[in-house]
Amino acid sequence: MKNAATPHSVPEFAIIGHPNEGKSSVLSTLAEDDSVRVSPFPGETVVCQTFPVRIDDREVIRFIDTPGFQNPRDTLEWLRAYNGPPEKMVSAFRAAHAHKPNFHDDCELLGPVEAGAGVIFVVDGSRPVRQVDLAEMEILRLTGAPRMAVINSKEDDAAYLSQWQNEFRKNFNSVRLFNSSRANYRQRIELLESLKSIDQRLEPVLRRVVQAFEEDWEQRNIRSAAILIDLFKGVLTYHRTVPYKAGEEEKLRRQLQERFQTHVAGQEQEAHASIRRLFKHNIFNLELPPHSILAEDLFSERTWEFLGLGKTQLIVAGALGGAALGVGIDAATIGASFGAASVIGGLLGAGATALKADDLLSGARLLGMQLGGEQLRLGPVNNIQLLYILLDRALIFYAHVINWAHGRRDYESAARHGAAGHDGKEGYTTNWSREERRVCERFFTAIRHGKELEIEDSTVALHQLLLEQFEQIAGART
Ligand SMILES: Nc1nc2c(ncn2[C@@H]2O[C@H](COP(=O)(O)OP(=O)(O)O)[C@@H](O)[C@H]2O)c(=O)[nH]1
Ligand SMILES: [Mg+2]
Repeated sequence: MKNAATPHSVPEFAIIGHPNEGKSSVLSTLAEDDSVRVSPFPGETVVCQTFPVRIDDREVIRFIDTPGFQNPRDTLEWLRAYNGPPEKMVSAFRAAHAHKPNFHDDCELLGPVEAGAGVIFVVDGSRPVRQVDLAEMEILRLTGAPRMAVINSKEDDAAYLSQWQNEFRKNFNSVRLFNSSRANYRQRIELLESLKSIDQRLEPVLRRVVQAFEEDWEQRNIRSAAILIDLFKGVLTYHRTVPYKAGEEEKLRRQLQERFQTHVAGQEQEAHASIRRLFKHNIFNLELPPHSILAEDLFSERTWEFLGLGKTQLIVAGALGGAALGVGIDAATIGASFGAASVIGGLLGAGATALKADDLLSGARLLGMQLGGEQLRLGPVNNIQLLYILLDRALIFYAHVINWAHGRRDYESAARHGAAGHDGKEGYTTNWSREERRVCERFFTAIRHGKELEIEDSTVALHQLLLEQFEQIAGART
């Protein structure tokens, strides 16, 4: 076969099956290509279409979308009656039926098989096996193409799975369950891994493909972490100064706050969009689940209530990190009296107010609003909670992006995402360990006051923390 004859060539796989079973959807997810046409109407694909997967502009593997079988019973009958040389069988069939309209799709889909492509046969495992499926499997067996069967279940129904698996074991070199709407990075790699077993000669080239996929994923995570760190640095160092006019303080303050909020929200959106593109969601805008906390405005009260650190954690951050909490109480006072019950009560009160973005923004607490001479200055941010909220929103967004399979198209009925923590918090950071929070505090302090070296060190640590978080999110299937 062509794939194996030249071990350094690009491996090629045709996705074959009955119409409307999920071929295009499987291809879309496997190739991470949301330009693949997935359609609820059977029979829309009438010509083969090749989808190359490129990593760093180099094509590493190629998938071919094919029309569904049109006339499998008669095709099978012809192949069975054929008594020429076996290696010529597929080309003889195609030549004999080239101009017959009722064999158009069958000729077309066997084109890649004739050219030596491997076959990935897709069925919808949520329905029973029919006679026509057996005919299609037998056709593929007769072609002798290296082939794998993929069970893609359109419904969550496992009643027919063992029936399918039994039939497949007779006809295919390998069988895999693969949910085109839910498969994530790990499951894509696993499918590629098992493609190796359909033909030993494919092994070396597929090993390189898998390695390229894994390295590419790592690069995406590294870039995502860098994008987020740029965002955080930009937000935490933001400051603006305007000339102060007596009697207009309130108006100026409001304008500055609005500009700050618009700026931060815009920067956050840009960062999220860049991450989305890194993970190749190019065409469809990922609809956020309707109840997602991410659908809330960054500075809404709900966001500040449900994301970020809990009150007590913030108080501790304030006590340990000096003015990090920015509650308007002298840091020295916090440090000296922390531990005295009555004072803690008072601080919790302050912490509670500090949780509401609106409250914070209307005062000097979040933004370090200062009046100096003729100038009104806003920023830099002096409450670490904003960093935690940006972190939570970034991680929830990341989880959504990496778990949204490219073949999935039911944007409306998307389920809710976001991990629910204790005390009503929905983000990730509330459950972080003391050490993890320490990384954030160090970064926060360094960005605001630190020397270059400390900024660099604390950035490296936060970068590492982000990579660990990404890995955990990818490992935890929702
Ligand atoms: N819920 C769900 N729908 C799917 C799945 N795979 C395919 N579909 C839907 O089934 C229809 C046919 O899918 P498509 O990939 O175009 O099938 P093809 O004709 O075999 O290429 C489309 O409406 C898909 O959205 C799946 O895993 N889950
Ligand atoms: Mg299709």
